[in-house]
Amino acid sequence: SANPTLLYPHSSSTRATRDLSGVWKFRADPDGVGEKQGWMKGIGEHRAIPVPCSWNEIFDDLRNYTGGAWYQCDFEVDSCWKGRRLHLRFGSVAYRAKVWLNGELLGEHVGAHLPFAFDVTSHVRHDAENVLVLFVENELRLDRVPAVPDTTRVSLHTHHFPQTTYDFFPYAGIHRPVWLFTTPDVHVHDVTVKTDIDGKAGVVSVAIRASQGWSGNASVRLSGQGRNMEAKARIADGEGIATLRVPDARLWSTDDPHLYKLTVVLQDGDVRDEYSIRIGIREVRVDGEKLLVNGKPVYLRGFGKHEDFALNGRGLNVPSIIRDFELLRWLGANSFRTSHYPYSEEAMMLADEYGLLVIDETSAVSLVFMDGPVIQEARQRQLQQDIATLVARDKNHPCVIMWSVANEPLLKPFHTVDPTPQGAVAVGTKFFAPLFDLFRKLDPTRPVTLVSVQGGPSEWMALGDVICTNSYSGWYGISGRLDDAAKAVEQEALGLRQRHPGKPIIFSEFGADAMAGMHSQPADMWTEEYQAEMVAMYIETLARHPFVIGTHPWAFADFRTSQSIMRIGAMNLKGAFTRDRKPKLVAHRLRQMWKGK
Ligand code: BDP
Repeated sequence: SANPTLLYPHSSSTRATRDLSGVWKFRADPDGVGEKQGWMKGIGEHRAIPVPCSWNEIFDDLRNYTGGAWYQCDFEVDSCWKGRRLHLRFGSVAYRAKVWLNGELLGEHVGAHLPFAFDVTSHVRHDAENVLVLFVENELRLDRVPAVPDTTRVSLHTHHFPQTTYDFFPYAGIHRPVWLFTTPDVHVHDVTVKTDIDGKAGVVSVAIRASQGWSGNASVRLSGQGRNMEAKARIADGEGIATLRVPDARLWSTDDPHLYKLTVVLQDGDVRDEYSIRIGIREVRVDGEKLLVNGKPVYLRGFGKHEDFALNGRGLNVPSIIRDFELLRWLGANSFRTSHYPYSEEAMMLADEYGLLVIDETSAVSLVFMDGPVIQEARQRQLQQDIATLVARDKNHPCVIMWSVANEPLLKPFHTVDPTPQGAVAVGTKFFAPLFDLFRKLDPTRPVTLVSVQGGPSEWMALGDVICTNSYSGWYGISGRLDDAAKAVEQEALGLRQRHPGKPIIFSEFGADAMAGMHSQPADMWTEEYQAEMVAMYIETLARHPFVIGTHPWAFADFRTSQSIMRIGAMNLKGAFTRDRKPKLVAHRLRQMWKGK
């Protein structure tokens, strides 16, 4: 059908799942001949590739390759799956994917970090092997999100390769698991959970959508704290709502990230479908200059991160997610931002479990407003679609406390000699305002922000409920002089406060590159000492201002970038940890500040 369920494929008494991750067949197609030569029926000559993974980390000849490539996976289906509805779901593929099953086109998906699915009931063969084929390409184009620049005009800091406007490697491939799963014919299509607090009770409202406009009965069960609760709902034309009141609720918080199991059952006499997720009862609100979780002000200690690891590239790496969350705990951090794109669903589920507060960001990183209306409209369309999918995907996670529309949109790129185009501020405001509206319409329960950068237009930041800014005094500016940088940080905080009175402010990035093992006394740039002193300077300076409600040093760990004279070993070295997660001096310093150790 045209509108398959996007719910994460959890198995249940009525649903079976199969992870198709593993070794697939792979073939690059630099000349774009695959479709003409019929590779959708089978790609022929091939080499082995791990799925999920980025191809750039595996093959020397494809290190910087952003063109097209083909993937193939052959599978047979368990005979007991006959007669059930079958779905095929991709966690994410960067950037554009075209998918065929047994030579028939299932469809196409555009956008690198969000899931998409197909109902494959009528395509799957039960009596023979199935051939699943994907064409994937990651062309760096002006009209995509994130966009890349017109290379004749623009550079990030300096020339670099591959040329991007953003500061991370443009990895490509099937980056998250591929699932085959069954549901009954009539099934739970979507679940939207909202939680409120009323005195000591939690109020959980569950909006249910059933497939095919089905009508019947539903029940919602909630279990946890050794208790089981149940509420009924009437589903009419595919929709219904159940509300549960949980007396003496055990609220989800960073100190006690308690999760309840929520099960939705569709029934008319028999059980039609059963689907469970884990939810947290909590409330998030902006109140003046405070961000409140369960009515209590929170201060965000944490980082901007990346999905980035040796060999996997941007491919899902569950050990690194859990290791990172353990390290966040070791540091006494309570939060992170999914800079600069939506992270995996596996990461979001684990963040729920670890009690981490997440700023959930779209892939709109480093958009510039020099390009004409056709380009702007294409990006706008892509972002509208991405935001709808992101909210649908992440709305039930207690960890998500805020949406971020974009990171560091700019009037024109850094170091561009061209003048700022006339009216670019207004063009940007017109671009972002509808995206804020969309987030708020789809999810009225969470604040929305835009992550700006030192000197970024106030008009754009002002659209947010919370002011987030990235700031690099002592690094890109006032290089090497931390005393003067401290004065600039103080001025910046006061200036923000003046321009955005009555709103909470988060310093969402600040930091210095440090090559692990490089030391000096006194502290010089690029040493571990300089990085540690700078990060401490920011945190201590900003701690004096109660309207600053969070400081996120950039970044959690060193990560891969394009090659340039700015990035030693094609790495951004601003990590508190190295790429293989060894602590630098700054990590110990943060632990002292955040844990008092
Ligand atoms: C900020 C960007 C981030 C970069 C960082 C840096 O948001 O993606 O990696 O600067 O230059 O501007 O280290």
